[in-house]
Amino acid sequence: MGRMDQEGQTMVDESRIHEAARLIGQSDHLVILTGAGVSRESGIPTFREALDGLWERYDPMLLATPQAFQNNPKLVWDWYEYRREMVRAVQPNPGHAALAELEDLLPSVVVVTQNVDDLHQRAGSSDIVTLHGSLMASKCFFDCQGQPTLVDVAALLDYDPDDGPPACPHCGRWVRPAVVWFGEMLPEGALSRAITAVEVADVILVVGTSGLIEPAASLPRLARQAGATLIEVNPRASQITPLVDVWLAGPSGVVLPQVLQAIRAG
Ligand code: BV8
Repeated sequence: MGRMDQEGQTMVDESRIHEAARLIGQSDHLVILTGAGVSRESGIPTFREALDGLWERYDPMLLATPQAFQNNPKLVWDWYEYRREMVRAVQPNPGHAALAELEDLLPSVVVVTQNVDDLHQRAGSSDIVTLHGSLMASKCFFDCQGQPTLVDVAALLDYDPDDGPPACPHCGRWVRPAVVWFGEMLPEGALSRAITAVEVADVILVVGTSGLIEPAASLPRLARQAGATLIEVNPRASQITPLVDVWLAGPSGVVLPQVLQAIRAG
């Protein structure tokens, strides 16, 4: 068990930090797989917490579906507007920054994220595969001009935010968030890019995911089968923990800067 820091956080043993730094520091192809936990220290509640966090009235699993949107477009649209405002109001945390800085130290770094916020982008990571789309983008519900038919809502002059989802400027039907809902296929290009990346990777760094959502949760297994070394950063055990070589059981905003510092110290 690690020492406790002044906030009472369990500190991760130095030996594990240095073991992770050694493995990551010598990687030829690092893939970083992130989930909602990497944004937690920016102030964005995770899905697990959402059930009793800021979204206590809404179960993300029930609202993040095409059926929920068709049943109540304004409720779902307003929930996403609420989440967009939350993301706009926060900043990337030291965990996002450390992941971006790894690109200066290693030959190849790819971030494969389940998150729909734009915090990895704002932190400066340059090679990002977004498996579940983007909270900050909107599209025609029917992709009437082709997949995806993106719509710049800010440019819709006659749009009143109190009216729920805007009308598509092309076909007049609903505009929706450009995210992947439960029951929807992931964007073909993103999933195949992620699979290729984990098959080539020699080290996978899994940060802040419960490992419950498919097909993202299968990527660490795929990497393991291909012979990669797995490292996890998560204060709690996840579905991925049994697979990993090194588990850093602490918050990513604290642990990742420690790993980065250990790599720099070489
Ligand atoms: C698909 C965008 C093919 C939307 C998201 C039955 C019917 C239909 C589908 C299914 C079914 N059974 C299974 C499925 C597949 C389904 C699925 O996985 N369901 C689950 C419930 C089992 N998947 C799909 O539907 C996918 N599509 O499979 O298509 C298909 C089609 C039809 C039928 C069958 C198959 C689409 C999945 C994408 C859904 N969209 N997001 C939105 O955001 O509104 S997923 C959403 O939830 C997030 O994007 C995120 O990816 C996910 C939550 O997972 P995590 O990121 O892991 O977050 P979580 O809160 O769970 O965990 C946080 C972790 O952080 C914890 O471990 C915690 O300990 C840790 N943590 C906390 N603090 C910190 C920390 N870590 C580090 N530092 C800290 N400080």
